[in-house]
Amino acid sequence: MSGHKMKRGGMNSRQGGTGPGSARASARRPEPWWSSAVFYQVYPRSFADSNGDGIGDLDGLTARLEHLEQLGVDAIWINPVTVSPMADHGYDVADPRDVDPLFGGMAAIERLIAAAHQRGIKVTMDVVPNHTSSAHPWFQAALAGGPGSAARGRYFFRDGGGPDGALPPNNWESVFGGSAWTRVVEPDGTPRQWYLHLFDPEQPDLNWDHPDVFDDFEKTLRFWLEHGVDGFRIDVAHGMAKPPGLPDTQGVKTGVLRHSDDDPRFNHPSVHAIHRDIRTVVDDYPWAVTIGEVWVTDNVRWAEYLRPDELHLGFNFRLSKIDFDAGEIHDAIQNSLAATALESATPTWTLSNHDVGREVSRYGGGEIGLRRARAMAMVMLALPGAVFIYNGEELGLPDVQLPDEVLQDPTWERSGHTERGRDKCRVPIPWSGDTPPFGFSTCADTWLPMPQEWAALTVKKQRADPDSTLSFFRRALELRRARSEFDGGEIEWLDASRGRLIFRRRGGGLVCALNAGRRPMALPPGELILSSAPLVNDKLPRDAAAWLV
Ligand code: TEU
Ligand code: CA
Repeated sequence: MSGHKMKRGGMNSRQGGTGPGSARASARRPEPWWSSAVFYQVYPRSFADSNGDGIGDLDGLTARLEHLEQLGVDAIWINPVTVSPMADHGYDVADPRDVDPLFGGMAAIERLIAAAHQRGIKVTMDVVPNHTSSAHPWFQAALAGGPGSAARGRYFFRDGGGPDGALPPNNWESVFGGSAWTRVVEPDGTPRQWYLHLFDPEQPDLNWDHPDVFDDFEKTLRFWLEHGVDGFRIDVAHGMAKPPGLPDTQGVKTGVLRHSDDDPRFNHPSVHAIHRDIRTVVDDYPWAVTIGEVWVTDNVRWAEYLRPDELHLGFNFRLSKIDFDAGEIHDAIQNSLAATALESATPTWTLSNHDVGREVSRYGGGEIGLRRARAMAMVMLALPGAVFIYNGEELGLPDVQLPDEVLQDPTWERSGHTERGRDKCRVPIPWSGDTPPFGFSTCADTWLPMPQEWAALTVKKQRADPDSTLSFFRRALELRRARSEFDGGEIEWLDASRGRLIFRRRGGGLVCALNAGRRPMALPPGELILSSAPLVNDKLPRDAAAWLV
């Protein structure tokens, strides 16, 4: 336990690598705390409810920090808790420098930051620079100001096409479905200009060419850093800059919750100047980390966000987009490492989050899905860099098939009921007991219903069971933290037959074997320190992984 505490704190110099590479690296400068951190993503609505309204909140999280300390995470990332009408559950921000009463207000986040730091857990917050809520005072002023007003300059208001301006200014689609433009009806009842929203109509896009926008964002960053947060997850970090003239998308494959690299709505090159400006602010707080949500697939274009004067870390969604297939996993890992190497940046890994479905279900669900999820967790935790675990992943939670009438994700309505959206992976966490709400809340009417089958998956049950997914995660994180075999920034692939993968950490020497094939796999040489499923006749069964030293 003392080793655990020791590794946290200001700087974390991971020495003890035996390879010449790692020895050189640590002689040059100590590594920042986040370079090998395990981040735990808290979806605050779904973590723990303190006041019985059926919606998770910050005091609920503070009261449950022991779970995270025992799990052994280094930091939490909390999805937005700032003031919001909650059209997109907090990603529609009306006041970026105050906490919504639903989550407990400012006092609750101050309590959370203090309590987390006391346990050695860092706190990173979500910030949403691409858009505001339509309830934000700026947008309200823009509506009130009317066409041509200065207040409209902070957003994208445009006249429509066609004889009476009844057509949207361009053909862009909203990521949540339908047009990315909504027409404003003036106080006298006449429909006039349109405004741009890449997401929900209640999330108007900001015009980052307007100087107020960065100035205000700087205030927000400094506000939270002065309140003691350890960094930011930057929402839609590839989205803030729009191409001049807002040209139509042509021949680009889009769709609900989808965008591609050739999509003009995102990843315009001038976004990098914005990141450089953000970095100059954050550099005043040298411990702080920025993690960008960058949905860009091309290695070169993705890595541009990680240049030394831009983001510290970029989300790497490759592992969340592939099947449980040895070839795909190999290529995703290789590509991820190649991409970060372009800028000598730190790799990151993530299997799921509040937007993409849970891996247990992606890998086929049921027993087999869970086995594969545990195996992939070992692959992810064996890789160099920072790791993001999504709340409930440590319990092996699957997606939930929710009835139509409870769906809340705006995609459900906006897609004309063709895309069910992301609620399936946002169902509250089961803590204890045999019936919903499983200790999540005192109110049975939780914001999304919890399935009765989760009685078997509560934190309390899993804590008492040495073979549970929770016990497995705790053991894996403990080994990753304590053992020098996890040192070094490079991996090498060892020979493995079809359907299998074996890689070795060059610095520390950890070997990770994955059996994604049909038949049991002979283990490579070494001492077994963990396997995701019991060995059978000394062999690694299918859908399992092993760590050896
Ligand atoms: O997501 C941005 C985004 O582009 C996603 O909608 C993505 O396209 C999709 O999920 C891929 O599966 C961020 C937040 O993570 C999301 O929750 C918000 O709804 C969105 O921004 C708007 O703020
Ligand atoms: Ca609550």
